[in-house]
Amino acid sequence: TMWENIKTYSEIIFERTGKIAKITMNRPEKLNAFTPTTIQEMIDAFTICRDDSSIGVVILTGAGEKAFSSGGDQSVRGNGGYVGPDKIARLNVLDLQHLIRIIPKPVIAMVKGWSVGGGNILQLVCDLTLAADNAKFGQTGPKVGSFDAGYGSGYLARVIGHKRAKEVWFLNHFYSAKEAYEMNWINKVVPLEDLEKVTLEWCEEILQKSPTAIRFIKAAMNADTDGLAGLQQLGGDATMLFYTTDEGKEGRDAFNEKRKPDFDQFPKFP
Ligand code: 1HA
Repeated sequence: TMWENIKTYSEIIFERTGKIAKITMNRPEKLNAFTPTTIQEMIDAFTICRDDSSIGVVILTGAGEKAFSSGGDQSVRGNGGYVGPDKIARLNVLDLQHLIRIIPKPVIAMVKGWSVGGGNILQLVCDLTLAADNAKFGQTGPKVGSFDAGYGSGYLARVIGHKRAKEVWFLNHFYSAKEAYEMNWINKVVPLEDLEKVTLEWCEEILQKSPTAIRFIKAAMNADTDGLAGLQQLGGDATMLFYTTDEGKEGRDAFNEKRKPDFDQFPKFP
């Protein structure tokens, strides 16, 4: 596969092949632990993916074969969060989790090796997860003095069930790819050497489908989980479609032309 660089960053790699974008956390010497800079760069890259209508699906992965991500970089953990060049302690991975949820395109996690802590929650919030047979999943928060009481808990419980989610958080065991698959935590396990090939096949299959249909399915499933914030996203998608209709445009045009709108000309479907 020919990957073409989209934008150059310091802690991630951002590339594309055709309509598929790939964001790679690139700190392999620390098992792709993230800093505020890593997260800020991912937010920027995902925003580009969101705005670029020639991109249809996004892959999130980690550099090397040893890790997807080992979570927040504990060596830059300060008082109240993780500290970047601006010296401000942040938990900006939460903003990234939200962005992955609302970007109206499928985001696929491609996991090799360790998927741990806040790194594993990034995998969790992706729409689909494909894992190599060397992948290992787990939460370490209570061991290192942290916890994710947001998606990392509530959404994890929806995905793998409450009993299993509490087990994951209370015991901090690591689970093999096969175990994670059996827990419905991930979608598929493939041999390490086939991981990117199979991931690209899944992307290509998705790209054959109606992007609007996929967009609404993602928004609808997230609405069920995300409450009013999820409904806002689904509602916004409906507004976006309505703005493309003649009925929607009649309201705008009538206002701008200072006349009464004529909505009677439009059908009222049952
Ligand atoms: O919980 C949250 C949040 C919650 C709410 C809101 C925001 C949050 C943001 C983040 C997080 C978290 O992510 S907390 C959880 C943080 N992560 C961890 O506790 C995992 C730490 N790493 C490990 O336990 C192990 O490295 C490992 C089980 C994943 C792998 O072990 P292994 O194969 O023995 O590798 P190891 O030798 O430990 O790691 C290779 C190098 O990478 C080591 O550096 P070296 O000794 O060669 O200098 C290791 O220190 C470094 N490294 C690995 N993970 C991290 C790390 N350095 C900093 N931070 C790490 N997370």
